[in-house]
Amino acid sequence: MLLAVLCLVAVLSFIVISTLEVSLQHAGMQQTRQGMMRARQLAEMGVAVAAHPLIKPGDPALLGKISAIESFKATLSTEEARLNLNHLLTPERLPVLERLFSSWGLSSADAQGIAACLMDWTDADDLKLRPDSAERKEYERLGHPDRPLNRSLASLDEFDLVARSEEVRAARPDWRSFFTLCGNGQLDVNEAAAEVLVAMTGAALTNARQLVHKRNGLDGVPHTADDTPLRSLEEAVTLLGLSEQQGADLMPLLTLHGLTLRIESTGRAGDERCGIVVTILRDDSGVERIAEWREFAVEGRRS
Ligand SMILES: [Ca+2]
Ligand SMILES: [Ca+2]
Repeated sequence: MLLAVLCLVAVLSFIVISTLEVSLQHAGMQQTRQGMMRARQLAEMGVAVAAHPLIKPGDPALLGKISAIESFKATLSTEEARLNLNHLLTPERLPVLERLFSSWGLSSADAQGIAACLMDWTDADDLKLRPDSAERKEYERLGHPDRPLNRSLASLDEFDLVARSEEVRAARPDWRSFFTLCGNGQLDVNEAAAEVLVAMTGAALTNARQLVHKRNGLDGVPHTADDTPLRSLEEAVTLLGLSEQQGADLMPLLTLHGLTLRIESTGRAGDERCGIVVTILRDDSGVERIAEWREFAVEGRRS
């Protein structure tokens, strides 16, 4: 009898402890979910502030501290600070892509081969641009008979499906931050990074860095009160050390003010982080529409 009672007590204790553990786990998950939802809300707050027409890049309102554990941080730039990948996929502009890949440490042959793979992915025919690029037959051999799509990229995610794209991802894990699919293909000389300016124009990296340095003002930080933005494309061409002819050829591909607004906002609630990127298109009459709204993973987020 005593043994039976002891067994019963042991079983009941096991059930109580197990239930407690499950409850604690459930409470933990609930807390994480709530934290994540709050982080998303805070990121959305940052987007709302950044999208206000009176807010300019570097405005203090873009940093919001709600409490010791809740905050958001938003940045404003333009999509034209990036290279429009679809616009580069023409025989005349392919060297821009090849220069960029080479600057990431890929050999000249690999840079040309991978750029050709992207060309073949989008051009209508099934003829390989180079022996080391890929069209239908090569994709079939790789087990993908439905590739290439033979049309312009519809999203940057599609890049992962292109042959040899893994070589780019290995050379530059943050490759995505160099590209956009928005805008008319012009590059914003007041927002683009030095490496992007080099790829687009063929200028020396030292000159491109000097341009960025000049743009950022004495404090070396973009979007602060001491910035001295470029006032003309001629000034940009001179700073980049390009010849008059090179400048004349490049002018149509450059702009002083990109029109496609890019907002990146990160919300933080305790250990949870949420990032949102929003692209806002403006037409000639000033009417705005959201072209993209995407959440992205933020480093440091608890998994
Ligand atoms: Ca093709
Ligand atoms: Ca500055």
